[in-house]
Amino acid sequence: MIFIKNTMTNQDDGSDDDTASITATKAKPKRPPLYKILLLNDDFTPMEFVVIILEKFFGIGKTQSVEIMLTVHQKGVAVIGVFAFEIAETKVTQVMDFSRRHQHPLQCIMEKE
Ligand code: TYC
Repeated sequence: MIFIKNTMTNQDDGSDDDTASITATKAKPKRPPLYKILLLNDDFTPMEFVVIILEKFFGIGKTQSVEIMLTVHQKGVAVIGVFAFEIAETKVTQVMDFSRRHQHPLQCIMEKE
């Protein structure tokens, strides 16, 4: 006989014939954490290059890419998207590699939300 323990009282029925007990636990599904991707300003990366990055790696249209680039230029930093860890990591690597290959010092980082 298997007696299912009542987890509210943690008591069994006191009989001696129990050979096993199972504590029922509620599965608590957790949402995976999200990560912000931030673009940092610098004095050297051309504005047009930043716009190309936003279009190419984030699928953002020209008008909004120009707006985001100008926000970073004026404020120093802007969030350009929020993604699951692996997607954020891939995009940051793509942006950093592309910028290095073109010899620009552009910095792109990710932060847990
Ligand atoms: N500040 C740069 C310039 O004047 C432009 C720039 C914008 C650089 C955004 C980086 O993330 C950046 N050429």
